[in-house]
Amino acid sequence: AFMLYNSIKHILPRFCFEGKYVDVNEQTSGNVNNTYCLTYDQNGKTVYYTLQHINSYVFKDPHAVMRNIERVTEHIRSTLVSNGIDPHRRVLELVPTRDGQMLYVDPKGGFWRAYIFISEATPYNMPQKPVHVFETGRAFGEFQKLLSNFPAEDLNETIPNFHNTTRRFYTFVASVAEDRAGRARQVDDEIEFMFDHRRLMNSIVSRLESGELQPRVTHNDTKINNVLIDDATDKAICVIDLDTVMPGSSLYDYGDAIRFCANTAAEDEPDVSRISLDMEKFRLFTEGFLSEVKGFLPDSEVRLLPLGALVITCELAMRFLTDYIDGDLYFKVSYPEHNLVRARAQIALLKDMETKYDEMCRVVETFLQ
Ligand code: GN1
Ligand code: MG
Repeated sequence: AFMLYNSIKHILPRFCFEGKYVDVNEQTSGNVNNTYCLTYDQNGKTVYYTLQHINSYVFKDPHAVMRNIERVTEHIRSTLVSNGIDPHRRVLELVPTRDGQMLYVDPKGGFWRAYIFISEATPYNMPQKPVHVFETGRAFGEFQKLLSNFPAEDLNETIPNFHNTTRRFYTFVASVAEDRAGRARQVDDEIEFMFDHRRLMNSIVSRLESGELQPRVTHNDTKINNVLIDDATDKAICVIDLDTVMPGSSLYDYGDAIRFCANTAAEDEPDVSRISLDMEKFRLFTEGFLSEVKGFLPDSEVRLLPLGALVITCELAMRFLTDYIDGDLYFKVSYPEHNLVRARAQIALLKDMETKYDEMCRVVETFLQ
């Protein structure tokens, strides 16, 4: 931890951390920001903070990101309080800088922010028990419910067109044409797969454009490790990673979580024969999610949720493939083929989802009775 400490020690005095610094660990599961867990000693009591270096290649305006997070956490906190729920450990809490800001900009122009770490709770990469899957579904459904009366026009679009899959297709085509890392020729099959799925990629965007689907304030990055599960009760207590909260579609939030947590393997599993959609996890997540959203999402929208899983899996396949072709500019990678492995894993998952699509729709239908 010594080298790690040296890389952040000039940042620590900038924030209102209380007590004496003890230790730092890097948290490596995110693909975008750099995250550190800090341990402090407050007169014998151990407290933890999360310190993050925001990736400003991905988030062009970190101030806009922080304004969103302040507004959204404030809204959730006051809604919980008026529902008679103690907001402690139930919503992220920012730690301000010594001069009262939510961001510290270092001399090199790096952007830093901090949260109070919620301890005795775990962000699982893989659900360990069935109840974790149900609870994750419930948590993301509840998150949408808590924001269903939030004024969308107050939010900045932190990444413009983030889930505009149609536009992402054109970006992908441009990357293939430019082929700046000289990798496009190795991925002909994957490129062809994307072209074959062009219609699927338009299917949510076109419904939003025609008004068949309503835009809503959504999380937009609903990986299961963005939900904290309480260690003592196995209940979901807090949704984290609020960088991409902005107007979007309920279909993507539902779908992205299915893509991640109902996969029998990891998002970057190299052995595609191990990848499939686990229908029991699919059912559990859906049950949890619908238990929260049934009151405000119309049945017509609920029936389209499985489509969200297909579209977002296709979108992620294309985003990973685009980044591979670009030479790994966006996602953090652990080895040179990492983005290609991720893209192939998403393609394998999508192929399996396509064979199970009717069954997915039937499961959703059983919860509408
Ligand atoms: C990124 O950093 P992380 O893991 O929370 C990405 C998501 C992807 C995800 C894939 C802002 O999220 O959109 O679904 O990786 N976040 C951003 O693992 O692009
Ligand atoms: Mg995350």
